[in-house]
Amino acid sequence: MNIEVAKQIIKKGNYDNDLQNIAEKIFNKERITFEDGVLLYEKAGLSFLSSLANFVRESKNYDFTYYNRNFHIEPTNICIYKCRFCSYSAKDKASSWELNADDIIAKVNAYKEIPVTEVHIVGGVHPDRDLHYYGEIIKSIKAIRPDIHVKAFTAVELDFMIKKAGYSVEEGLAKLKEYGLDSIPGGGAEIFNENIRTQICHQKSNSNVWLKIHEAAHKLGIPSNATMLYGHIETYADRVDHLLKLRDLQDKTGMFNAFIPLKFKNKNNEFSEIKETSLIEDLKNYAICRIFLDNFAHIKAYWPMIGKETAQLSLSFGVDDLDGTIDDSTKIYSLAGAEDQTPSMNTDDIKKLIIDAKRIPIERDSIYNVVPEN
Ligand code: V47
Ligand code: SF4
Repeated sequence: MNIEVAKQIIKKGNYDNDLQNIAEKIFNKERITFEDGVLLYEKAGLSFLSSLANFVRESKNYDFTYYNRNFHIEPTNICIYKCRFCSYSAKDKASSWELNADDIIAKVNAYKEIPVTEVHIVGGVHPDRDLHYYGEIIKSIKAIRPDIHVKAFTAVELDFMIKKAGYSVEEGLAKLKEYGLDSIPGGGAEIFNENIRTQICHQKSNSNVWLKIHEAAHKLGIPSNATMLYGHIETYADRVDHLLKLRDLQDKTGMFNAFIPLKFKNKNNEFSEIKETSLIEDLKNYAICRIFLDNFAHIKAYWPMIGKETAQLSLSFGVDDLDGTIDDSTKIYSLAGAEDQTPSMNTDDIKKLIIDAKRIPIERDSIYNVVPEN
């Protein structure tokens, strides 16, 4: 969007002085403060936020909307933790399962003739599996598909498997890199405020550990993503605090690829009584994240979670990435009540979805290089 057009829209809106001041900062490419962030959540309406977020989105990414070709592997639902928002981990022995190394390799082999560029591996924190166990699996995947990018294990899984092998964070990540780990997904971040964290996932790795693992990975040349689980018991101030910590770390390392807001889904978990956020709240949240995280190149909407239509709408609220053309290979969200219960989109579907929203689809690899059309 042309800056003059965006300014005109904001001017005509006759917004109050506080909001006008924030808009000025954004048009001047100045950073907004924690207080500005909270004010946006509390006061700003949808049209104001969409104009500003769209301005930032188009300044960084034009009309381009990225997607990649990936598939997911979830190694196990056995988990030592009991996060109260989680619908995925096994509640008892009878419902628990684990893929062994052969099962995982068979899944990768099933994609032999398919031009996927990434495998995304996340699951529960299994008490008996260490870094070497998963490292060998990564090594086998690379042996049969050296071209594939392995994005694997949340900081929470990494924290456990590295400690179990008796390594420091730096040693463990270096070892996993040797095995073939290419990048780290953004999960496990939830909300960094420790008071909230204690109430939603009290035993698991705390916010300092999450941030420390991502910082150490970045220093070793392993890029990563970041997420925020929103819409449960957190306040707006908690969300902005979370974004601020990520923005600070990105200032230091510059190695976060993308930020992914994750809307809390309330099926089959201990927080089922919490009402899910509305579409308006979700779009506002995408926009504020886009505006606040001025040093993140990409904001991703995870379409299997929010559904295809909301994903299309999000492209006018700061989002420039729709993640992958996954087939039905993830259970984490369908169990939590995701909009799309059998998520599946091929390249043509995802391109059409983007074109219908009047944006330009670009296939990317995991580190945002453009994949040439074949
Ligand atoms: O950390 C768990 C979230 C995350 C629920 O890096 C829930 O490209 C909503 O890491 N409602 C794991 N969310 C997923 C993850 C991810 C997803 C998409 C893209 C990327 C990426 C990473 O899933 C967990 C947690 O925050 N989660 N339960 C729930 N009921
Ligand atoms: Fe385990 Fe992850 Fe579920 Fe927490 S969110 S219980 S760490 S699988």
